[in-house]
Amino acid sequence: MNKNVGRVRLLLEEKNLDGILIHKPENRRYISGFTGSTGYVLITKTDAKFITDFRYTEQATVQCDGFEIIEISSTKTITDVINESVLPRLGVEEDFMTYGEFIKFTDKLVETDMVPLEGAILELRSIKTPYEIKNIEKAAGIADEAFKYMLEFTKPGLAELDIALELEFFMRKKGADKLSFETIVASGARSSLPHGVASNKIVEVGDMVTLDYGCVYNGYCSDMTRTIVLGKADDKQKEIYNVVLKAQKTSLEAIRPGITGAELDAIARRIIDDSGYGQYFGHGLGHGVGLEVHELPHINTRGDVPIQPGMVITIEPGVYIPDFGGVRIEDLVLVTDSGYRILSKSTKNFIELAI
Ligand SMILES: [Mn+2]
Repeated sequence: MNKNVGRVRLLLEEKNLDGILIHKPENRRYISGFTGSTGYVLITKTDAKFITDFRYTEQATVQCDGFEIIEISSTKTITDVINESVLPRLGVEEDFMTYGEFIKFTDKLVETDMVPLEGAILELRSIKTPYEIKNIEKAAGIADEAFKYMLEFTKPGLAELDIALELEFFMRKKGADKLSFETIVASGARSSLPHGVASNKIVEVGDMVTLDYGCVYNGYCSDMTRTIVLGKADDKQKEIYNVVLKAQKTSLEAIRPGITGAELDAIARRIIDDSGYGQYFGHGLGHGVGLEVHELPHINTRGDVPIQPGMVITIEPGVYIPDFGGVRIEDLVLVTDSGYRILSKSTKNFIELAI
């Protein structure tokens, strides 16, 4: 079980708060270990409370070891619990709380002012604990096994959806909780769609096929992309692949503590620009990965935070040419004290699948 109460408690001091109320599912799980769908975590200087309703009290008692479990109902609500605790300044998730909750809290809280946490929990989550890294590595390992299998499975005549379904079934049989996002299988001209979720399209000889997928293991996500060709590649397909691979490897090799996401993005972008394909790389270079498949840090032009050991990020440049096709190559990477370690180990050699 992964609990980060101590890390969160430091924020009380830092932000001059009396309590922190969390209910975004990934933040709640990060702090308490709770995997259910409803509940609040309330952290104060002295207490760690898990507040939920009848459906989840038993589960919370098992999962939220070290927490006081409080059951709420129609007669004892979350605002009653907060009022009992007397918390003049309460940190809340302003980017997750609904307007309805805001109105209710404003109306019912007696001596409590709500203070926006401004993404503080998301920032904490961007640096992974060894427990988290182990789980992400496991998710990445399942995805690697799946890639090998998909190279055997994929053949002309299958629909993209057949490929996506087989991929999901394989990963779940290997122990994945679920997919980390809807699998992208984009073939032929559709491969120019950066987020082309699998469709009814039949994959054909000569198609480039982009597989972008990941699974969740013990709550933690993986994310990887490979592009292959069915049969022999033509010269333009090879050229684009090599440009993207060079951008991917060069930006990857620049990873070290202190460099920013924007600097990494610029390294990849310059290579693609110099090759003449700059206009076809319209998205950011990468993103953080953890309990969510897209989380901090930003690895794009907005990424002004120096990256730190323990962050897990993707590096995924791409070139997408309308009516022709596209290539994206994505690795999942752990930032280490001395540089980086790649967690997605599938080959990046250009694969011309024998058919
Ligand atoms: Mn990604």
